[in-house]
Amino acid sequence: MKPIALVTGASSGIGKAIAKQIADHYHLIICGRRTSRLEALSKELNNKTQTLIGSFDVRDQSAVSHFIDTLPDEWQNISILINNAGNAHGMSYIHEGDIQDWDAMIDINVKGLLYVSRAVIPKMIKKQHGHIINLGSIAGTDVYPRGNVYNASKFAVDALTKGMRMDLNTHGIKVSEIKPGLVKTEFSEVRFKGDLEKAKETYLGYHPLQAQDIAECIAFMLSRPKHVNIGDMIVLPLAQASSTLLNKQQK
Ligand code: 8X3
Repeated sequence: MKPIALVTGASSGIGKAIAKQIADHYHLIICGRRTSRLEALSKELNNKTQTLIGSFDVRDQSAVSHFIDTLPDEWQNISILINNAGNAHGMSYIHEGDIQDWDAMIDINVKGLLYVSRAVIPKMIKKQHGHIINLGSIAGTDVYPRGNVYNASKFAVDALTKGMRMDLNTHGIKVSEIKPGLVKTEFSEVRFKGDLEKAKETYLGYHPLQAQDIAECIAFMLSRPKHVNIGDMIVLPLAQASSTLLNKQQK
């Protein structure tokens, strides 16, 4: 029997790439809001592994806890939690920020991560075994202009990762964080609210990371021997030196 991994935000982008990357080694609980996309992914993985679809919004605490508390017996034993769900909404100066965007980023990136973790971690404690990987960002170590609330949400992920590692230290549970830089996914379409030109511009003039690049790093984290915990990993495209320094004339 393969161990069970739960991936949030699995319907697209990095989450979907993670599910595909680790499917040979884990049974997968793939979670997200867009059920039809999760169904398509489940079909795609059909010949590799068993999947269970978790159709909920991480912002909805009662939906999160209901889904995890009522998992079928054979899916209860979660070994791996990949807290991937998260997004940027808008990119405005602090005095012009949209309150709904702020709420969305804090509710999904911070509170959603907490809700899922709160429901899953007791199962790991029971077994004294598990591995949690939180998706942070370079935006969680380096603030940039008009990043404000998104930056704050990813700084929070960084703090929560460190806090989790301390609180779970005596329970045999690994806690890791990966901090990607610019990855070409639907991230910018969401950030710029469907403005495809702006989204496209974000990734022009250099070779951005692909979701697969991050998925491969996560697979590496997961495949280390029992005594090795990769606490933190910053992964940038070659053209990006920091949150604020990007070579858009990359040869
Ligand atoms: C995404 C990376 O640099 O767009 O978290 O904030 S960045």
